Amino acid sequence: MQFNDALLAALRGARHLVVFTGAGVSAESGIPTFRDALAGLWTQYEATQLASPEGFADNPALVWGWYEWRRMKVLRAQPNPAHAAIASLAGLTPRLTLITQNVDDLHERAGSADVIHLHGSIHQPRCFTCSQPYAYPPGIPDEPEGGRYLEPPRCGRCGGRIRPGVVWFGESLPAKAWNRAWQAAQDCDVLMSVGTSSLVWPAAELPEIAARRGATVIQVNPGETALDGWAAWNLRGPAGEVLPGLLEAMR
Ligand code: BJW
Ligand code: ZN
Repeated sequence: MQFNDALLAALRGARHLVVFTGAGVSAESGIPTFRDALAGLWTQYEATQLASPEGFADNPALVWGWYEWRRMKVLRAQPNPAHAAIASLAGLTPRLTLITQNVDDLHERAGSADVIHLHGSIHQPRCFTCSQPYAYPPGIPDEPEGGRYLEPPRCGRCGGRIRPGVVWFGESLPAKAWNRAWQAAQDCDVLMSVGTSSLVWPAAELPEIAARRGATVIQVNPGETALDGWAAWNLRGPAGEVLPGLLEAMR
């Protein structure tokens, strides 16, 4: 794989590299991207019915079933070469901050430390009413292909419904994660955006913040996105191929 010399020089010379990932980085691990996950049983629903507090209140079994279907996929998945390349990049730069919109734990399982999760974790459910954390029973239950509706468990403290530990539309991002991400975007000299449609705010603003401060923005995505115009380089291809190639070329 061939890369532009100026692109490699920017990466090699980076003082602070931010890697900002979305669902596309986990696609080659077999986890549907956010918009691909509106499949099977769920084709008939809008994203906001499946990923909002109002949607959960209206139809808890629909929303819990969708997240359980996705959690089962995450539990069975393995990190792919893109996750591994990002973990290795940390050893090649003086400072790397990894910010993800993903609710899976594949970056951690690939060896990345201190991952900033802007949209929470699918593994940390809590009570919808009183926020008490909930522990899943151990094991990986079978999940029918295409999914199913499923009543959420009840809170042991107040009897409320358990909800996924993710950030839904209309909810605030966790303040500490957002502040750290915002500061890293302000401070970095190179930001690499990987596998995100750049449609969801405020996360989508991070590469723009970096670009406005003079950082070099690099994008890795097989398709066109809202970020194309901000990026100095658009590397069109699957992350699992482009990122190991970049790592190799940098060494
Ligand atoms: C590959 C690949 C391969 C494929 N290799 N790539 C300003 C303007 C307009 C709207 C708003 C605004 N500010 C706020 C809003 C409202 C809203 C919003 O952004 N709406 C937009 C849809 C317009 N934002 C919010 O509500 C946020 N909260 C907020 O702002 O609070 C303040 C507030 C309160 C009250 C009122 C208003 C404001 C919260 C947003 C939370 C988003 N949560 C979700 C779901 C929860 C987690 C989950 O279920 O997973 O997070 S939405 C969903 O989108 C999920 C994702 O993390 C997020 C981003 O998606 P991502 O990662 O980009 O995935 P896809 O599927 O979109 O794209 C995949 C990409 O991969 C594609 O480009 C492919 O080409 C690529 N790809 N294979 C590399 N192999
Ligand atoms: Zn409760």
